[in-house]
Amino acid sequence: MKLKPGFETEYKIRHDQIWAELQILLSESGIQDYSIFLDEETLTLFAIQKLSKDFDINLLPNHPIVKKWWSYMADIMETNPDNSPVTIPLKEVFHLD
Ligand code: RM4
Repeated sequence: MKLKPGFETEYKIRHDQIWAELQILLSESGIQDYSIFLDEETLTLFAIQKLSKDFDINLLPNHPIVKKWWSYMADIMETNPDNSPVTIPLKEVFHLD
């Protein structure tokens, strides 16, 4: 994902204050471990998630709480016309269990 310039602090503040309803939804949807890292040079955001076996990738993007969150975040992130964050799937090139 990509942050707009000048919003690094705001991004962190908003996530420190993540809505309880979103937090519950994410964990109940099967996201077991979720971190987001910022490359401060390029303003690229790297999200890493551990997902349960039955995680349904199509569920969250259509959920009203996620849509509300995405529109809340749209002023400080690069987004698609539907306010979803622009994302680029990354290729795993190394993993150690
Ligand atoms: C990110 C982005 C993701 C959301 C997390 C909580 O900025 O909006 O879609 O899952 O926040």
